Amino acid sequence: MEIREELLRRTAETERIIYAYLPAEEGYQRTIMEAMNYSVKAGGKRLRPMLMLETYRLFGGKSKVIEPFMAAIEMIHTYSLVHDDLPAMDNDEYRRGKKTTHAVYGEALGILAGDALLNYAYETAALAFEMETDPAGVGRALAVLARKAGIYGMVGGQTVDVQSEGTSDMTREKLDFIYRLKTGALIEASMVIGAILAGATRNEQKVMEETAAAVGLAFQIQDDILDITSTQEVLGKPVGSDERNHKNTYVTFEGMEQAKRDVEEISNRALERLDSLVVKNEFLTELIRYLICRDR
Ligand code: GRG
Repeated sequence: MEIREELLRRTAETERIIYAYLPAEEGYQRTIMEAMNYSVKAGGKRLRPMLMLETYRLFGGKSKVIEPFMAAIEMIHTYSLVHDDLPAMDNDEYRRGKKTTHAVYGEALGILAGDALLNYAYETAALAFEMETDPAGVGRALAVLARKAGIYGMVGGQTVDVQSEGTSDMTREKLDFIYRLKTGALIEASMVIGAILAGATRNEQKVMEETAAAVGLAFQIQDDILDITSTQEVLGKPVGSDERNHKNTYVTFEGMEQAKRDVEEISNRALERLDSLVVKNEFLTELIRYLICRDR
């Protein structure tokens, strides 16, 4: 399988699904829809919905019930980036090679667009109830989505991250906590939801959660590495932001060479966990392998 070509095809497929669930730009409040759609359509790797769909396929899922959840996870991910870029947080002007939402629409609309995307994500995911004969699975998937995005997931991780900035009391244990929640939680949600909706057993859901946790950790360490080694042209956002914001990262603790080795080692752990299942999905395996050496 030529992974780069396949990835382009799958990204286009994923985008078609996400775009179908974006709101129409109409009414007195149409600017909020425009800002939401601008943020989602700005690009991005679509990694989370792609991991969700491939996990769903891994366990034999065949219906369209996964689609509103794919759109929902990308909306939540996008809201987190829109808010992360705000002046009160990282104050970034560029993301995915384009002006950030608040830079185009102003700070108030930036805040509202993030809020709107988060709320619309649940409105969208709830559409799955009308598509499924087993509403209990949809309910469980919705509960996972809500929990992993909230104070026991992404928002919790971001809180500790923001409060640790510029302080000297960062430890490896706290850093692991931040990475597991801030980055790992949405990736875990993606893969666990794919498994739940396809009817995977509790044990299979657990294996996917562990696989996703390792993918999320390796992904975040690679993000730290790229912030030092990449360029704005390649990443589509300013590099060197961790150093500018006096952030302790995995690279600060372990050094660049060890960090690179760990990305590989942790990714291999994810692959081993995945391989312990009877079911197989070649593209999912290749995707995780590809993430080890991703350059953006
Ligand atoms: C504001 C509640 C709140 C949370 C923000 C996700 C996040 C938490 C902050 C963004 C900054 C950051 C480096 C987060 C770590 C996760 C990460 C690497 C996000 C970028 O994800 P990609 O690379 O982005 O998948 P694209 O643009 O490809 O979608």
